[in-house]
Amino acid sequence: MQKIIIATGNPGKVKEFRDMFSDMGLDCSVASLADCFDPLPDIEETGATFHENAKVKADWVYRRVANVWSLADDSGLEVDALDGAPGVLSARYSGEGANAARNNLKLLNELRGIPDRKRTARFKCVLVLRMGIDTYLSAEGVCEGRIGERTVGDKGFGYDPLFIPNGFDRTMAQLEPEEKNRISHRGMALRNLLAAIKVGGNIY
Ligand code: ITT
Repeated sequence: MQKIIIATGNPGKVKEFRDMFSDMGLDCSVASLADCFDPLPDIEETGATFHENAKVKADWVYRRVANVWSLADDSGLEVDALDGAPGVLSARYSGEGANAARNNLKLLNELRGIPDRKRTARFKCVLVLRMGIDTYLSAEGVCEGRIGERTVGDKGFGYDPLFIPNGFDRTMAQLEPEEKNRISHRGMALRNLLAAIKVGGNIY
């Protein structure tokens, strides 16, 4: 059975990948960074793009664990009124000691006074799967929406309590996990990745 290590230290991402892998009925075993490394490594993200940072994380794991595929996710929120910020800096938006609550507060402050129609934003996710020395697959997903006026909901993680996906009048943090995975940037990216693997013909 193919072993896949998800090269993330973010428990919210790990849960979503585990749920999606199990819903898709894939014949593979999935472990996360926390299952393989103690203490959890802090992999320095030196890239300027989601793709470069995802590759850094996939490579880090691939070099250290034998006979596995490594799957990395680099993702973030792009807000139009902020010229695409926080973007690749989404996890670190509020600086030293950043966490979701502080990042959300900073985002609300930056958008103070901006009307609803100008609060458009999107989540982006880039996945890089390293399968061998020179074998990589990559896929992307996007979820369009807008930033609310206050945090609402307690599901999901990160900016979910502020992000209202297009077609919904609830935040991402109010959606059930299956609902989020169906419409999210991460769900779209994973479906695209699996389609690419299927074309290559080496997972099922
Ligand atoms: P790893 O690098 O260990 O995977 P991370 O959280 O640092 O964990 P990123 O560098 O890719 O991951 O930063 C992504 C940030 O973007 C994440 O911390 C959230 O703030 C935000 N984000 C990404 N996907 C999200 C989602 O589905 N819901 C809410 N916020 C999300």
